[in-house]
Amino acid sequence: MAEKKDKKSTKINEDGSALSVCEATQKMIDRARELKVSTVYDRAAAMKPCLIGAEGSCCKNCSMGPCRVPPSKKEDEPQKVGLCGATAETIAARNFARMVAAGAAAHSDHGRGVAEVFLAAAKGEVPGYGIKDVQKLLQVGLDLGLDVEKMETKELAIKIGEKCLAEFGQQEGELLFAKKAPLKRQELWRKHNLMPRGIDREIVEIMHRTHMGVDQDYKNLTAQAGRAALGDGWGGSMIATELQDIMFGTPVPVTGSINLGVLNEDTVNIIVHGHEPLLSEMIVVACQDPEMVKLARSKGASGITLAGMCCTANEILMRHGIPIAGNFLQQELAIITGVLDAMVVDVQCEMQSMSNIAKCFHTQLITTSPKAKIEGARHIQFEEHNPIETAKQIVRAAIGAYPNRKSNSFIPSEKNDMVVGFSHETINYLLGGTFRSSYRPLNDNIIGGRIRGIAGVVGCNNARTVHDGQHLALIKELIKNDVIVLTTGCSAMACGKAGLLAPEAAKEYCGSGLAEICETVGIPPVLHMGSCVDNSRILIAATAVVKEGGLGDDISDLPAAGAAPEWMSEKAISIGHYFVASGVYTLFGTTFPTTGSKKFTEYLFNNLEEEWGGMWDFVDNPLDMAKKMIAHIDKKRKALGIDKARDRVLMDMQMRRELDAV
Ligand code: NFS
Repeated sequence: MAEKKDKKSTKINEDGSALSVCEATQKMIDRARELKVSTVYDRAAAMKPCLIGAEGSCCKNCSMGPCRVPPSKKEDEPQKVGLCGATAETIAARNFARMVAAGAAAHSDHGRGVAEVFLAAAKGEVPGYGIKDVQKLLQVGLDLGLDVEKMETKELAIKIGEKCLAEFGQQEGELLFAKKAPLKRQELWRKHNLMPRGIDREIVEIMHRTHMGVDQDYKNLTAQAGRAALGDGWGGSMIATELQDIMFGTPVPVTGSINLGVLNEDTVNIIVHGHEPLLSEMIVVACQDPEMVKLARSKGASGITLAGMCCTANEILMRHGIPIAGNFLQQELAIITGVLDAMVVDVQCEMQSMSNIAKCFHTQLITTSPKAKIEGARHIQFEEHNPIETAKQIVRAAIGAYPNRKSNSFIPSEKNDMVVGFSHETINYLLGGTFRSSYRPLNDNIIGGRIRGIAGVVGCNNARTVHDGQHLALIKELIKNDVIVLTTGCSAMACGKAGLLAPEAAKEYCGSGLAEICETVGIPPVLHMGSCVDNSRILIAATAVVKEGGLGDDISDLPAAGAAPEWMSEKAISIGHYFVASGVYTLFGTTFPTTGSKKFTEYLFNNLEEEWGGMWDFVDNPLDMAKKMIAHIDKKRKALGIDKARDRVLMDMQMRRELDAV
C-alpha cells in the first residue's frame, strides 16, 4: 500500500532555506505539499507575526484599546502610553505576567488532575491504578511532613493525596514542596516576598493585578509572576511529577525509539498526544490486551502500534519504552503519513488544524478531556473511575478506522534509538554506584573540571525557526565544551532524533572530559529527564548538587544555566520564570515577549540577578547562546574558586596533545 519512495527530501523553504533539520519532517513537509495539505509550515510562511504583539507592546486589557505602544523610533519622540496612561513597561510586564499565569495554570491544572486521580486510586476507587513506587511514596510523605512510620501504605497515600490537593487552594502559608529547595534559596524567597502560597491563589492574583488599573509597577508585577511561577515549578509541576512517579513508577533507564518511522504500514497505529499520562497509561495496557490484538488481526492488521507525541509521549516512553512518533511540529505530519488510525489527544499543544487534516485521511481524531474539545473531532471522555474501559473504547475506534485507510500512505523511514529515563533518583543511583547513591561523583567531576558545568535545555519547537535546529546546535556546542545537558519536552525529542540520547554520542560529540565520564558511567551526554512538568526534576537535581556540597550553598552558586531556544508556549515562560526565581541564568531564543519595553527588559536581563541570583536573557543564535551560557558557567566556577582546577585539566590535555605531536 505504501508508495515506496522514501527518497531524500528537497529541504526547500521558499527562500531555499531548510524548514527542519529532521529528515523525516522535511520529507513529510514535501509530501504534504505534494498532496496540497496545508501545515503549520505553510501558514508560518503565509502569515507574518505581529511585531508589536510579539514584543509585548500591545495592551488589550480593556475596551478602550487595544493600545499599541511600540518603542519610539527617534530619540526625541516621546514614548507612547496607553489611553489610561499605562507605560510600555507596565504593558509589557502585565502581558508577561499573564503568560506566566497561563503557563502555570496549564501545568498546575495537570498536577491537580493527577492529585485527584491519585487520591481516588489511593482509596481503591480506580481499577488499574495503584502505588507502584512505595519508596517514593515514603520520600514524598517525608517531604510533606507526614509521620510515615506510623502509617500503612494506603493511609499514607490517602494523606499524601489530600495534602497535595490542598496545596492548590491554600490561602496562607508556604507551599510544602518549596521546603525542598536549598535553605538559602528559601530565605531569599522570604526576603523578597516570593514564597508561593496556594497555587490557585497566585495565579488568580496575577489576573487581578493585570486587570485595567491595578498593579502598575513592573517590578511588583515581576515579583508576583515569580511567585506564581514558583508555585508552578515547586508546586503544580512538582506535584504532577511526584504523584505520577508513585502511581506509574519512577523512570529508570530504558531504551526506546523515536521519529515517524516508528509507525507501521501493516499494524493499527495509534498516537497518544498531549500531556497527561493518566489515560495513556491505560491505553498502553489496552493495546496489549489479547482481545484488542485479536480484534485488530480480524481487520487484517498484524497488530497494534502505540506511539506518543509531545509530552504524553515522554511520560509513557520514560516508564514503558513506548516509541515516540515526534515532537510538537510533527503532529500534523503524523496524520499525513496516511497510516495513523487514531490521534488521541488530552490537553495542551494540540493544533486545531489536525481536525481538518484528519478529514483528508481516514484518521480518527479523538479528544478525551472535557477541558479540551476540538470542533470536528470525536469525543470519548476519559472516565476517571474506569480508565481501562475508556482506553479500550479508544483502541476499538482506532481498529475500526484501520480498514478505511486510503492508498496514499507514506511513512518516512527515519527512526532512532535512545536511552531515556534519567529521573533524579536514577542519576543519583548511576553516579553514586552500587555502594551508595550520591551526587558526590558528579560534584567532584565538576570541581575537578572534567565536567565544566550543567545546562538544562528544554522547551518547545517553534515554526518561526528551523525545526529542531536551534536545540541541536546549542546542545552540540555545550557538550563539545564539557557541559553536561539535562533535557525535557520537545527539546529532548529533538536530541533523540539526532542520536544525542545514545551513549555512543559521547565519543562523537563531547569534549574529552565529559566523554570520559559518560564512557565510564555508560550514560549519554544528554540526559532525558522527561516531560515539561518534569522540569521539576531539574530543580530537584540542582538542589541535590547544592546539598552534596562543594559547589556553594544555593542553586545560583552552581556553574549552571538553562535555555529554551525554540520556545513558543506560555508554559515555557512560566518554566523560564521559575528557573530564574530559583537562581538560574535562563536564555530563550527565537523572540522575547518584552523587548518592546527597554526598561522592563533591562530589569529582567540584568537587575534581577542582584535580587534573585538568576536572570533572563534572549539570544537568537544558538552558538552565541552557548557562548553566553559557558561564560556564565565559567563566571560561577571562578566565584567558587574552581576555575583553576579546570585550567589544570585543560593544560594537561594540551600538554598531552603537544607530546603526541612531537
Ligand atoms: Ni512543553 Fe510539552 Fe513541546 Fe513545548 Fe508543548 S509538548 S509541555 S509546551 S511544545 S515542550
